[in-house]
Amino acid sequence: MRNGWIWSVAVCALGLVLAAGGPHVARAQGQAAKRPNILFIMTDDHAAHALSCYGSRINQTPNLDRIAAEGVRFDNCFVTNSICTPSRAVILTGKYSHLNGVPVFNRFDGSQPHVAKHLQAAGYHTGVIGKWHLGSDPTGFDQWEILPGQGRYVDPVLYTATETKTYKGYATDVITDLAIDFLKNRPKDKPFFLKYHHKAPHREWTPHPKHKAMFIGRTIPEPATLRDDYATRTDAVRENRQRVFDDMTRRDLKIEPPADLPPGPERNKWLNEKPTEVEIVTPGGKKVLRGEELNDWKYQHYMQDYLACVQSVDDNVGRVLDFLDQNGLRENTVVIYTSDQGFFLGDHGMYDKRFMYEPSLRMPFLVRWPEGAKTGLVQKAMAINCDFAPTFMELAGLPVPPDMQGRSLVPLLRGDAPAGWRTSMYYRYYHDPGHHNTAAHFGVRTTTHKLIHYWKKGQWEMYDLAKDPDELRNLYDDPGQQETVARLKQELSRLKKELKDEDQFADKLPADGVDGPPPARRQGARRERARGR
Ligand SMILES: [Ca+2]
Repeated sequence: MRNGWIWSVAVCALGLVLAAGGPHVARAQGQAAKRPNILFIMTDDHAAHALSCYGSRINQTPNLDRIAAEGVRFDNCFVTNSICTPSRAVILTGKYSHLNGVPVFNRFDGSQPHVAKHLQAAGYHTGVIGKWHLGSDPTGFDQWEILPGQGRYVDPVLYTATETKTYKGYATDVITDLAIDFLKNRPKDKPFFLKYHHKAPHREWTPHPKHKAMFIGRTIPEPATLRDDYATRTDAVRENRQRVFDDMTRRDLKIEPPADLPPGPERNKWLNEKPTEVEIVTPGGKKVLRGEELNDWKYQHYMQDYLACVQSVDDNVGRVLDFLDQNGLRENTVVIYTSDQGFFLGDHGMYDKRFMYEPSLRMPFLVRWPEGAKTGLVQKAMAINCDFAPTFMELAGLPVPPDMQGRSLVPLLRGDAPAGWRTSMYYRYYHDPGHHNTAAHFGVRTTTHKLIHYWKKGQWEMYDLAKDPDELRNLYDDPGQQETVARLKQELSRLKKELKDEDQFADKLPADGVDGPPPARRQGARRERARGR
């Protein structure tokens, strides 16, 4: 309470300094000019192990690697709820799902405080372009142009507060063009904060034809756990419906419907089915694939399309970096690259995310800031997506509001080792059964271990990440591990309490509400319909 009051006074004081005339203004503006620009680049579902700077075995991302080589690569950045809309709400507010009110695909209440509002009030020119997926109209942004819900890959529609625009072209290119326009047309007397958000490489992984051509016929190495038999694990993982071999639909696999199936419900039903045999054309003629041969084919098709989508992101991030470098914006712009969560690239036999396992929990997080960050630093300290908003606050020279639950990463960018930095993080996923029949769970990850509790099932998993980085041996019932289990349970309780998780959404979830146009345009569309337009 007291901290909150002090913080409010500090922000008000800053506002007064900026609003008042006289020499104070000149000094405030002089300081403002030095504040760094922040370009926050976020993709959707881009796993760290599909970036070459993170040691990818399956692709090359030279432009994303530039950010790492010229800045800092975080090797232990984790998402606190591995799903799209919740992660976006955490990033904006600096608070866990149970406090920002977005545990699932429900609409974000934009009247609450968040980092874009704070930066805007402090004189930043703020914008969000691309995928938003929070359901409500963006607040705290001087300029916004967003996809409805997931949006589409080809000829995307984007919404502003007053207009609906359809763009010819591929979404990743279009969103980048709009981001570059934002940079070109911004007021030059203010620092900017731009959230430049791609739809790619989200399902259904539709690549640009030129990138598709790069990957057709390429054999992608399989992950070691593609054929995981789930021995020792709980029912939760056995019951999941996000398996490459069993759950990919004809739509995911880009299988052409029969010519005599016209567009409509029947065709959609056909596309949404999970095929157990597929006819392909080979140089030797037609061939029907089944069983293991079909499984291999599904993995290759999934990864070829996914990686081709990533390649377009890499090209386009390169265009933006070039723009910054060529327009005098290199030195004092903090460029961040991340994804809203990790993703399974056939790991444990899965696609998608949701589970607290490493491929889905880990976020790529790269930061280039020539004026303030080290070059080529690999940062091993544990970061979480709650830290992003506090980081933006410190970059903007603002105090971190006490109700934000993360911690600024700015000292870590400089290579400092702040006292008392976290050595464990708390995670909670709510959808149950939700999409893909993933069970709700919460857990703790330390630097060496992970404990997961599927609270609706009453089941637990515990992993020794040092000895078993692929999380294949659940040690929860191992008699020799009971001291470790007890210690992890204690840490889990401590974190849950510290973060004020009082099971707010454990039993009852808010209704979905993030698909379709933003509310401002929904009302506009209704008015237009009423007028007979
Ligand atoms: Ca996502």
